[in-house]
Amino acid sequence: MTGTHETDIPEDGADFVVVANRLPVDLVREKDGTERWKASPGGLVTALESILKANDGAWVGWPGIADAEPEPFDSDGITLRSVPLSAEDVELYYEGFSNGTLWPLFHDVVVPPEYHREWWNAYREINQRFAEATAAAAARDATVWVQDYQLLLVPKLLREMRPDLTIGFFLHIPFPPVELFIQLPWRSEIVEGMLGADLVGFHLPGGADNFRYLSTRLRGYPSNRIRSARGRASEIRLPDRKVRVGAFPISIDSSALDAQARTRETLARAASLRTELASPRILMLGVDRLDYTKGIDVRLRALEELFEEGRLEPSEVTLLQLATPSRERVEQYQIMRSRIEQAVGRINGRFGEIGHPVVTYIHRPVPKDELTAFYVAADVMLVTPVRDGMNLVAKEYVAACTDGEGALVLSEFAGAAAELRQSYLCNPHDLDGVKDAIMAAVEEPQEDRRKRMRSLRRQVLGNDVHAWARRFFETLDATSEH
Ligand code: ADQ
Repeated sequence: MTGTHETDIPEDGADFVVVANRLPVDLVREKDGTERWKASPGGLVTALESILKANDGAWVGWPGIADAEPEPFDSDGITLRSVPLSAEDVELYYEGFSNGTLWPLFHDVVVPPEYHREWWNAYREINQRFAEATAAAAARDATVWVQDYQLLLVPKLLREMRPDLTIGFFLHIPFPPVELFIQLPWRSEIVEGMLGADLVGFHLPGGADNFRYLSTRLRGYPSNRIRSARGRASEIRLPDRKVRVGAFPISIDSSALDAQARTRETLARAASLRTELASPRILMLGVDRLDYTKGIDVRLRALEELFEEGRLEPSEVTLLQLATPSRERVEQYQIMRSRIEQAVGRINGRFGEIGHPVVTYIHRPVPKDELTAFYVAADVMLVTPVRDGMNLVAKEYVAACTDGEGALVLSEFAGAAAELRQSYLCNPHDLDGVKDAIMAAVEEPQEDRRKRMRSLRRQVLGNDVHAWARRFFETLDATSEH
């Protein structure tokens, strides 16, 4: 299946290449069939923009719609190279193996992962396609950074074609314990795929440890911890080379968000939002992709019980829940969506008044500046995933609380909990615990709440996404020199 032969090195290749499932822009097809590009500036682009521009960079990824094959083009000094996917590829590789197998398996089997050989075959084939597109984009001795669970096989496939490259891999979701991972019928291929990189990065040391242990247990590769100026790291010894493994907790562009939250426009919008929501005494906020890992149901149940028990007064509280549509063709997402929408209807039916629903639910993405105003307006932010690699929403909220007011209720099962220790931490599986955390966020004396927020802000403003990317590259550099 794989091209084990080294491929030609392109004359005009880029010195730095990012490979991700999606390009940093979306291709949009109009009703009349014409196509245009729409910017979709995620955190990753922000973090890598300056490195990409300074290094004659390229980005390899899917343009976001099936059966489109746009030519490579330059966007702001970065060459964008599309990997085309057919509708069937999207169904089998993306919705199937990536989001029906790997996503639930890596999130502690919150819903049962499905194992289908047809999905796996497509995943392997499409990883090969991404690897080939990357090999054709990278200059001799270039650095390539492969992103996330959709591309776990790319590091090895790429190394076979282009042994001259330095390859980094970063996983944005949790890496599960070995007992779960070994359910995967293709577990050895996946581990070998990732080990094709020089450096494999995770959000947390726990994920790095799981991976290291698995490499020994499944493949028999010895490993050891190493001392590093950049913190805890490990090394896995393959027969012919070494692979560095470490934790690199991702962050956000904190100072940009802090600055945006302070503008007069944002402050005015935040104030008008509160008025539009009938000026509740306590405005709670949830912001998520509509995903079963995010625990939207957990916070709804907690609120419902708090109203039931009279610990919170429905006329004083509004929860604004923003839920971006996500993976809508995957069955488990459809099931979860209808459960959440039923719960919202039930809670409003029980506790809402005319002109004052207790839960306002918006099922569409919100523009970034509008989202910042929501963060600024909120008194309590509810982040209650049952499992989450990091959760950037928690960090975004903290960065937007420029006046030091605001309370973050945060699940211990979000990667962010390792850094945001001063939030109101809770176990999303313990409903009483979640309720107590919400009540503490509401009732704690203002001075204590402010003290917590000060500490959270120090953390988030002192560790931004630029520092994250820098740490990863410095380690990758040191690894390849080594
Ligand atoms: P996600 O699961 O997508 O990311 P998260 O880290 O919270 O989760 O990032 C979501 C992003 O989308 C945030 O920047 C947020 O502002 C934005 N967003 C969410 N809902 C929105 C809405 N309704 N309108 C507009 N914007 C919205 C994966 C992993 C995470 C990990 C990140 C980065 O699952 O654990 O933190 O990658 O590594």
